[in-house]
Amino acid sequence: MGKMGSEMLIYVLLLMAGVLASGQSSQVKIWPMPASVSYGHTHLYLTNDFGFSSNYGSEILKDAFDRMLALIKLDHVIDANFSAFNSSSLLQGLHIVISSPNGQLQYGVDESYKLIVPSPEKPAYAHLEAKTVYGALQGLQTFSQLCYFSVTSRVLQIDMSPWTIFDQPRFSYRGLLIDTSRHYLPVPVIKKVIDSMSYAKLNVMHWHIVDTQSFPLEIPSYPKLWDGAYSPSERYTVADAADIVSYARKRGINVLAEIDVPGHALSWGTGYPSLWPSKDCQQPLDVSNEFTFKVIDGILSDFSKIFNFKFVHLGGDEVNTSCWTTTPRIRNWLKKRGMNESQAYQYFVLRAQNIALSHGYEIINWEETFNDFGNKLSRKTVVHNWLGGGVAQRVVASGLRCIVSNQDKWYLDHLDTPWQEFYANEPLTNITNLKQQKLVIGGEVCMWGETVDGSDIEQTIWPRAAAAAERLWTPFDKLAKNPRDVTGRLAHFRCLLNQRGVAAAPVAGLGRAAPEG
Ligand code: CP6
Repeated sequence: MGKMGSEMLIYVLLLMAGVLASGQSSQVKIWPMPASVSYGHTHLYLTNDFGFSSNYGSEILKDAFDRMLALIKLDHVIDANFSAFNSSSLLQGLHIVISSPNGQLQYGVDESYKLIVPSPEKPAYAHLEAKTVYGALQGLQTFSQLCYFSVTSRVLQIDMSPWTIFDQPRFSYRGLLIDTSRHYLPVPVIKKVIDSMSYAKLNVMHWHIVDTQSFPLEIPSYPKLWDGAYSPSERYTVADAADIVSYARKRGINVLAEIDVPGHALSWGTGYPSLWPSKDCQQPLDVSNEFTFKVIDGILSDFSKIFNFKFVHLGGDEVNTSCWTTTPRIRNWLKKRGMNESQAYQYFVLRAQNIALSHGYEIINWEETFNDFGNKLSRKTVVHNWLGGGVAQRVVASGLRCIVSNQDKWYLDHLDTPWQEFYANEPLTNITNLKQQKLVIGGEVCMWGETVDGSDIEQTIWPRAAAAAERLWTPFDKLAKNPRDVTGRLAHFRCLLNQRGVAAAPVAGLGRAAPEG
């Protein structure tokens, strides 16, 4: 073998070693794990004027870059003597190329990106390419996780360069539910939840705004609805809600608004008692009263001016119809129409769906609606699983779309569900047909509010929501078969959340200990 030949052989061996190294994730600290990662062994240092340039001027991109830099710096004083560094190991900035920049944030927006951090060269720029600004935001999150403040170099540092990362989400819908009816959550708390979601690449904040306990949101069409708030200060104005939507959009996160009808709506009657079947039987909403549907129409009309996500959530779960049959006025109405109470439940849900459609929304409903009359639901319905029993399989077999939130695995208010179970919950369980798999648009972890408020919501959500976030982002074949194998990397991400001011609980804390094996 000649000199060239042996050099080639060594090169090929090195390349194979690199491929093997990229396959095992023990050194890669990124969470959630990208679709494809390769790396080297060089240290780079960010210059003090590390900046970005782009082919596309965008306020969202500029703000995101500035936030990203602040997240890396974490208020450390950068007092390195830059002249002592080899200039070839200095990274001067990040160049961002957006190839189809006109996309708005919406369900299904392209979130793919390619991130290249070079080996030492001069001038040294990292490159981020994405189809949309929202892909670039995901790339910036990844870039932020490659950088850290090193106390030895006293400067922002990247290890294991060169990096080449191709990435895109496995599922388009990666949600977290928050509940502002059981406990009011101040606007800054909600914004902090949104910030933390962006670090884990979650992209839908499902806002369960109102329920039985309180009605905190201003509805201009029916201004007495928020009389059902806990107190005058525990309320959101329309401007607050619009501000939250805009704050989320700048971080690549859609806000899914929910009104849960007809079952979880008792608080609506504080301002409008005629929505109750009677003074002492107060839910579900009165199905026999035209005013009920007028109010729903008013709410969804007001929603359509604030919440521009293409879906609205209409609830529909846990409906106990006994007030309908025990209230004489409603019983007579049912009798006149020849309806039993389960037909009235169906009539209510379908009428609410039509109102939502008339305001341009597609619909998400909890799974009971599918279980009871799935073949009657609008074809624009996404069925939201929460009970056990594998409804997803039946939903997609019927041609409807599905979101997975099974309560035994993805309910954050179940404090005894450990992160390992959040990690292991596979949305495509028992769904093998490719067309049907595509109808599972994603999943959502649920932080119901009965037992948490602004004082402990962060440590109840994190780190367990991060385990689900990787399940929803990372390609199936890159996920750990045994959650144990990602413990160190998750612990690292959890520390990162702490450094960024998010009160994530210790990885070994919330939830019972992992079963060994
Ligand atoms: N509120 C509403 C809830 C729940 C649901 N809907 C819920 C039910 C059971 C558990 C946790 C939460 N608190 N509106 C069900 C979708 Cl265990």
